[in-house]
Amino acid sequence: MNQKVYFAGSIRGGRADAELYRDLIEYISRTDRVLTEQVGDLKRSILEQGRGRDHEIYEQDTAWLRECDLVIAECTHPSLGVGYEMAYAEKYEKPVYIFYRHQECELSAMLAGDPYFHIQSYETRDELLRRIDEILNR
Ligand code: 6K6
Repeated sequence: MNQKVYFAGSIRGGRADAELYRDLIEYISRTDRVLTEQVGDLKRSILEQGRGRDHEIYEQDTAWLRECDLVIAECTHPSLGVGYEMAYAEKYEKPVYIFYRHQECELSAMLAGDPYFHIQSYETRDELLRRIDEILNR
């Protein structure tokens, strides 16, 4: 209840799962606070370009990573930014929960091989929601 959750999902890596991210953020927000709501924003352009804007995004997201209580990441769709965030969260000793659909992807060895991360594969959305309930102690 009322934990600060950093939700990570692909943006420039590809938006094929953006609706899933939106739904997960809405689900987590029923009891807890998601700092990174924009990851599930379907209307925002992924091409908000410019080094200045990118620097603002970097500063805000790394501040949220330092501030959060835990990280939940959906990693089926590969993303450089999400991979960076996982390593950053480990550096700051945040609990990191990584989910992916094993039938659709082979998770990077740099995540799958790091014993720090709590990694779970799932098949259905209901299964994923149940696991999130467990993490959030619902
Ligand atoms: C576009 C769509 C929604 O928001 C935007 C603006 N861009 C970003 N805003 C906030 N966080 C971002 C943005 N681009 C990347 N990130 C962070 O990196 C998020 O926290 C994601 O978890 C991760 C995605 O990285 P890429 O490499 O797939 O973009």
